[in-house]
Amino acid sequence: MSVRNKLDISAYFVVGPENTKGRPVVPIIQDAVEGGFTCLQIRSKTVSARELIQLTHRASEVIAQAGKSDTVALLVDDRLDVVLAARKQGIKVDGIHVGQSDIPVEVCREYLGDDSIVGLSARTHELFEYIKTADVSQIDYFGAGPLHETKTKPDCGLNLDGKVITRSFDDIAKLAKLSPIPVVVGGGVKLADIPQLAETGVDGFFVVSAVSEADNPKLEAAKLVDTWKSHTPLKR
Ligand code: TZP
Ligand code: MG
Repeated sequence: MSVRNKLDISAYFVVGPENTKGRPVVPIIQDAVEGGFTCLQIRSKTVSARELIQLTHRASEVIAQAGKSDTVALLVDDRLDVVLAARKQGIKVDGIHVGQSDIPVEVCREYLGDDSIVGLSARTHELFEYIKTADVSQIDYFGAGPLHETKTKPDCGLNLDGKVITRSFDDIAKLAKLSPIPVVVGGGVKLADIPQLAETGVDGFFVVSAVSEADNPKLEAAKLVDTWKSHTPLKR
């Protein structure tokens, strides 16, 4: 069954083997799912296609074992080939997340079909104008950020002049209003940011290190999710 029509990007965990301080990644994925994360993106710039397929398989099993295959979306960053190969092997992958320099969203949509989720990172340059005017006919949500500069992806928010632009809570509130589709914000997001981020009206937050590098990822995941929920009473 497709998760596309009930996509929930409110608590969105992005992770790969390079983000876990050397710890196995699958138990941390399990912690995030059990902690209440609603969307999971497998993202690695270092492992092979085979390893990515295997990790996607394990993540789909974690979601299935939690009884959440119909509610928690499983996406892969960038790798249309990996999504297609995983599906060919019978693995339930719900879609893809791509950036501005990756495979075009029209191509992703054509290969993955109407039941799939296609997410797109918004542009940094002239972000507000872009969010307002971009063709969103093929995509389900925008990713935007960063809230703070982040070691996890140092080029997030890199502007044409080579400087990183971070976004204020006011900027994010404006984005939430301007965007015709849901927006998820991340980049440097920690627990202390969640109340104000939730109050901007944006549809969700995404994190890597706040969970993947936590001493107790499950506890941290639950705190992030619970704090988000308690500050978004109208959306619950
Ligand atoms: N895309 C934009 S910023 C980012 C990604 C994958 C990394 C965010 O990582 P962290 O550790 O939550 O700052
Ligand atoms: Mg990318």
